[in-house]
Amino acid sequence: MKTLSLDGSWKVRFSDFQRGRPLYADMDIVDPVRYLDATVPGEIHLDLMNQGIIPDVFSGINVLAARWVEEQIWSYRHLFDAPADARSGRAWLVFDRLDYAAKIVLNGQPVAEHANFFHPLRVEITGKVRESGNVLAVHLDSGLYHVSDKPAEGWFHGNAEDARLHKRHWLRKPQSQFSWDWAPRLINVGIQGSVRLEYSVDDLLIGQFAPVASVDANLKHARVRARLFATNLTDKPIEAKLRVCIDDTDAATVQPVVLPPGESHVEATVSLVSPKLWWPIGQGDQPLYTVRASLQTEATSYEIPTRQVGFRQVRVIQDPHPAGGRYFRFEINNRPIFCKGGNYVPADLIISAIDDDRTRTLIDRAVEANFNLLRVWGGGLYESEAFYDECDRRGILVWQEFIFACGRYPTCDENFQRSVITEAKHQIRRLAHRPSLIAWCGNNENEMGHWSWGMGERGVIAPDYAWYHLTLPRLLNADHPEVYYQPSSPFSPDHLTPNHDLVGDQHPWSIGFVDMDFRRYRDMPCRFPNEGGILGPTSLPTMLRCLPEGQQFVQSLAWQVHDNSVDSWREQSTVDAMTDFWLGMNCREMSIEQYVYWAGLIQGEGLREYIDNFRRRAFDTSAAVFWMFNDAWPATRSWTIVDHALNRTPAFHHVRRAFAPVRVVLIESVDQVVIYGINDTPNPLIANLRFGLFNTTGEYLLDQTQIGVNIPANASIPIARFDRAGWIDPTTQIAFATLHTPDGNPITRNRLILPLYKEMKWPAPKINMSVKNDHATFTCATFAFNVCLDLDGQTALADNFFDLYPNQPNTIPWPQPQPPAILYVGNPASTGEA
Ligand code: BMA
Repeated sequence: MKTLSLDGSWKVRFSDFQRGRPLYADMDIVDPVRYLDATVPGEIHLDLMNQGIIPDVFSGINVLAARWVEEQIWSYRHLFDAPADARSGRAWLVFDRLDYAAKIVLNGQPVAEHANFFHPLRVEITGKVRESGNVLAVHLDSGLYHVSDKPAEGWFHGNAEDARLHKRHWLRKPQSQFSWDWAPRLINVGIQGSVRLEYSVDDLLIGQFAPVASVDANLKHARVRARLFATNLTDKPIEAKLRVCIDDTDAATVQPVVLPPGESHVEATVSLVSPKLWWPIGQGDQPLYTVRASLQTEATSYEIPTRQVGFRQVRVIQDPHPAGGRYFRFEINNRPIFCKGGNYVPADLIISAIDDDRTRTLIDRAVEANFNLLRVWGGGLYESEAFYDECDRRGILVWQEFIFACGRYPTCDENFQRSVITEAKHQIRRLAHRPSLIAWCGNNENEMGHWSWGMGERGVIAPDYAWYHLTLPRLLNADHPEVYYQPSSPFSPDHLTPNHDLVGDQHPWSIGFVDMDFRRYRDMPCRFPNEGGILGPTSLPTMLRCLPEGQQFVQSLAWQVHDNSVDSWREQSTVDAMTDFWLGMNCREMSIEQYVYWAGLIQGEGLREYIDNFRRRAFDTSAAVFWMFNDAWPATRSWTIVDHALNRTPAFHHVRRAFAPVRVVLIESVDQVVIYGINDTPNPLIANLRFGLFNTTGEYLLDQTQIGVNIPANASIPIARFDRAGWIDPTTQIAFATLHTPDGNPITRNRLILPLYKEMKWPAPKINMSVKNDHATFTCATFAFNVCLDLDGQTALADNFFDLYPNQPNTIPWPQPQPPAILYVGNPASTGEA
């Protein structure tokens, strides 16, 4: 197969059907004056911004003014000359990603239509290309016209009035572009993937290569079942030999195969003894093996692009739990894995703006925050190759959803169903070799009986029930039967409600929207919490990008456009009220910088409670996955720990510490304080534990040390307890625990504060700081709460938003040339500013 790339500079013209009519019966002549420049692959908003025609849609309220873009037809044009071989043999046009409804016209002749962002288009154009001056026209509609005559009524629950306009449920593109609580409507339009001319004189057209690696229960015998999809372009069967081998091993085979006319697949299996096992990060290495294949016919030898696989066994244990319900626990290579992570959404509202560097940086941040899992949420994307490459390489597990979220979908419509079946097959085959992929999930929150989306009354089968419960599992069974499938998230088998705390996976949202008292996380017993979170500010530079001059205050118009929509759920914003509820401070009286600190502190403490609670319950609970990791646009308030600019938000460090491989968590029972030691590493830990009670003014009321505390590998166990009776005044007294290595190096620490922060009696802290040998040491004679060194989040600091326990020094690596500056301390009595 030979290819001619058609990427690069194209021309594009707008039309609203009155002006600039799209000329579907295209003529060859292009009037350059009437066209703008466009980049392929690319997106129209990006082109318009780059040419200064529309302002930065991510700043101020510009996104609203850019809505006209999604209401036009965009007619792309490209001229190309075709090599002689493309004229003598067969030829195809291949579009990797068209966004969205496309009419494709070559030299005045319509050649194809397409309407699915999630799978490529191949159009045969044999005999239709000429030597020079071929005119390729692609007319694109963002999708709005395409579905304007489709019904909108009845597909969404509640007040989803905006769906009447965009009807996103009919459109196979990222659903969050149609406005979500954390991002505004910005419907992409453009040729968002590569375009090429492919041509050959061969009898076969090679399609997807999908090797699946597996290893048996004793982890000794591995195999790769390699499947190659191909089209026999002749009308007779073709005999061939499929060779498959794994580089640097003796696993190799040659399989005689026959390809009948039309589309089919061939396969061969190779075996390997004692493979090096692939582990999630923190549990072992991530060895990847290269699978190589070729197909030899009498006439031709086809070299197939290689794929990397990893050998690991994944099981999901859902045995009955003695205390009720069922476990929901991933075991990898027979070892239970506690899943720590967040929800991944598209890294930009404009998909073409996401380059591989941005994706890799995001995975870096996930690793920095001690994640081992990302849930790729069902309202976004099947992610890029770079995303899965990086997850495979670094050991980040992936829970991948099919792109259906928060609504009903017209899966009974024949055309819709045909389109989503093609999409699902394409994506299943595309990702089948990935060791990081441990689960496919049917959708986000669409299970029948779900509290929000009204899929049907209890016990009434909604039409798309069959799609998630029959069709998708059958498609997986055909192409990737080894992978675990969860019909929805959340989903609780055997229960009418899909979000049962003790069965399946959960979205524990009783806290986070209206109820902001995240102390209630402490009693939550979920088996596999998969999303739930607390709103907070993004980094200071990102906040300022949202808010042009004159609008840099809480609830300015630009603020509201960039705010999470939970803010509007009630006339009295619960999100605004959070600073008052926790701190007794009015956010409307704060500067943007003060808001970033104070509200960031609250979000960080909330996410810490979520993680601490679920981790200490391992393995009655087997995950702490929160909502959400990253942002798609600059938000003033969001759920995230990494914002659109990839800056760490204030909550980042709370999460990073809470996810550290070794952690202590304190809880209160009726008469005791119990200290849990959590060790996620594969090795037992011997450490020294100091614990007790101190007064915020510095005095230790109880101060005990246990030498040689043993925390077994991969476990959470109570390691100490003390009598609750001595804890007389929680407004001045805090319970604490610190773990040190036997030679005295600090490992981790934590504390338990019982009242709301505004109810505490805080002393004004006097913090001493010294910098020596690239380390900074902080000490304070009293308790200092959430010491802040940075609000920008651009640099990977060893620590930030940390506490100082009375007279317990905190030393952190500080390789920066400037000594640290303490920007804020969270003891409100001290007025905040240090
Ligand atoms: C859940 C998610 C998202 C949403 C989040 C926060 O429903 O699945 O749809 O963004 O809550 O509101």
